[in-house]
Amino acid sequence: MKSNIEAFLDIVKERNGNEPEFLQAVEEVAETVIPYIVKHDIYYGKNILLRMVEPERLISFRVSWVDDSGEIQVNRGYRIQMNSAIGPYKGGLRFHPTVNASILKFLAFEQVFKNSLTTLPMGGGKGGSDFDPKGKSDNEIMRFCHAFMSELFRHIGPNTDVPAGDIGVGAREIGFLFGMYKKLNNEFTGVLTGKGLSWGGSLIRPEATGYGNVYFAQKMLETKGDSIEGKTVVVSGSGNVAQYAAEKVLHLGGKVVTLSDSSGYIYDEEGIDEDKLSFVMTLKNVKRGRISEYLEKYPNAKFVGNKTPWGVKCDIALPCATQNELHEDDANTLIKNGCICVSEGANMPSTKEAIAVFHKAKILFAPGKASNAGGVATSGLEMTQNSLRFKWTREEVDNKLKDIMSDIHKSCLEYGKDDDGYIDYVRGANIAGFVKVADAMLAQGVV
Ligand code: NDP
Ligand code: 2IT
Repeated sequence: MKSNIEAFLDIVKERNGNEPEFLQAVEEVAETVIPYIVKHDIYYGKNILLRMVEPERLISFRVSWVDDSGEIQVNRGYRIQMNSAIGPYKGGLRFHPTVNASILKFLAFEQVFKNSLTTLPMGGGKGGSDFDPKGKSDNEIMRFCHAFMSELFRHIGPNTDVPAGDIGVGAREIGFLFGMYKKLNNEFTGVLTGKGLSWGGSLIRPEATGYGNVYFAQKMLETKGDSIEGKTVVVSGSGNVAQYAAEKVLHLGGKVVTLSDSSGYIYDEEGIDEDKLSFVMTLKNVKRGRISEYLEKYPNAKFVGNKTPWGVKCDIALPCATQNELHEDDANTLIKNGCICVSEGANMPSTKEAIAVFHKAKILFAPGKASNAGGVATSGLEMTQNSLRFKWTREEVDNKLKDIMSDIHKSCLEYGKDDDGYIDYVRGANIAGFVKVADAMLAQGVV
């Protein structure tokens, strides 16, 4: 006879068979949450999880725009409004050529649990486009963002759905998107987060995902009486999340030895210090260059093309680039090299098989929906400041972020502690995230 989990996954597969990333995210949640549902009468028999895997609304639209050579380009835009039981839909926009419904549905599904964990009243959503920002001029980016918002604006609002950044969407894109929303709605509201400081943005939002990830790693290490200080840390990615994760590791006395992008990774045995990181920030955020250019300034470092950095010996690994960038063999290599802690800055960077390796070795492992929640949590704090028409200081926001990461860690302990004391942060995060949303859905009836 089929188990509850298999029977559930059969239904989800039948409906979403061609969406591997979405199925991967659902499977991970189902395996940990269904056993909990079965043991708790208030959730059992209500098809709660089946309701949660079906987006409340899935919007797909044409984005046509004119490039610098006068050619008309056509991209596909999306917004997945996954779940609004505990607040307005909230989640980033991703601009990357790989974007499709499967990737955005996995991200939107994860976002529902993540946002629930933040303790703030935010539902889950995600959106984006298969538009590739690489190599585009600022004017092309602006025209694309304006065209994208000329459709998206009718589906969002400060009390309905509040998008933000993700891969390929940073401060520049949020500015262009906000400008067009404001023009079309004739309204200055906090409809997007990640805004510039002079027009409604929050201090610490740019840093929040990376900082929050390291705060979470710190909490995990504390359970072992350990800390970041003196640790060698391997970071993947070199975008927003990777840069600020690296910065916080440096603040806490750790040594960062790698960064990467989709072309490969750099290994700097001497450590990427504050000056070197500042060079990387200018290289990636202003010049929009490639991480391999690090060697032009720091020739003692190595560049390894077309590889991820998981073969580099480290104590702590922070995957901060993209989904499925850390596989089973990488996980085995990390363990063999003595890695004691993996804290995900990206969304679903570790494959299911890699997570199984971490769990078997009983090392500290945090899934992105817990450890990278500091970004969206600080977006929530930006929404609060917008509603209050007020601005908190850097210290105020940073302290709230620290408290939220600590609360998320506590929730993981509440639901994730095994009999032998090992903390399964995957189970902890999934159940804690589920309970709050499920309770709200039950209270609101079948809608
Ligand atoms: P950025 O666009 O700033 O940076 C992305 C980085 O990841 C770049 O170095 C990029 O390299 C690399 N990358 C992207 N796609 C791939 C790929 N297919 N293969 C290898 N490398 C890749 O994005 P963020 O830093 O904002 O996002 C990174 C991760 O963190 C994503 O998983 C995102 O969903 C997640 N996240 C982001 C949050 C935020 O607030 N920004 C919040 C929570 C999670 P290249 O330049 O070569 O493309
Ligand atoms: O994956 C994520 O949590 C984000 N990209 C941030 C979302 C947000 O609304 O700040």
